[in-house]
Amino acid sequence: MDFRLYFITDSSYHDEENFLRIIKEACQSGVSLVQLREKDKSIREYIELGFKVKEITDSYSIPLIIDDRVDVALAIDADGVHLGAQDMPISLARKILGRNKIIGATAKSVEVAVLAMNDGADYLGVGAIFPTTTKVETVITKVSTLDDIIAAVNIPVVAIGGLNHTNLDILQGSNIDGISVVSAIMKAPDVTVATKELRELVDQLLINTIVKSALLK
Ligand code: TZP
Ligand code: MG
Repeated sequence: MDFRLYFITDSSYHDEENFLRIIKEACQSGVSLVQLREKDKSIREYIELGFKVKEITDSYSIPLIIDDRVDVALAIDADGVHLGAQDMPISLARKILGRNKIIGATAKSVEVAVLAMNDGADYLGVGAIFPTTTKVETVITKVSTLDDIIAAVNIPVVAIGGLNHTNLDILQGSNIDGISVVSAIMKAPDVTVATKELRELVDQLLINTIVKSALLK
């Protein structure tokens, strides 16, 4: 599983054709993982859109994660689900989904992170690192908290929230597995250019961190 550039979608300000085109361009240009995140759709609409998105992600062999809904993930045979505090408990989702599906969880503290890992989460999303313009109930998570979480768990951790090509330096030295973005790709004037740039920056960030920690040893 490659968490380097985890793209989370938001269909709320695009018509469907444009929305699907953005996902396709992002898949072509360097995202390593896609999450379909729908907050206002009926389950039927979520499933219908999920099938269309999965056709795209499958064609680029990029895994697809469904936000919030275990039933939608199962219905479209997505690769996994991302669960927050209001969603199905991780341990129950694990029972339903079995070992072969990915379960991601949101964590903003070490306590929640360790609980999520012990309940069976495969990765954690931590943030918001910066204020976000995406519709979400969240609080700012300090980079020191992100680092404490990374030290406390042995599952991949991705940083999220307000991240874009101008501000990734804040993550220099943090042992993240990747970054997760919505707006930096969804609202980009040129999705291909923005995705390629983000991918280069995150690759460089991760290499720098590996080199630095190797030198310290
Ligand atoms: N969880 C924490 S911040 C966030 C989520 C889903 C939204 C991130 O969106 P953006 O546009 O990349 O700030
Ligand atoms: Mg959720």
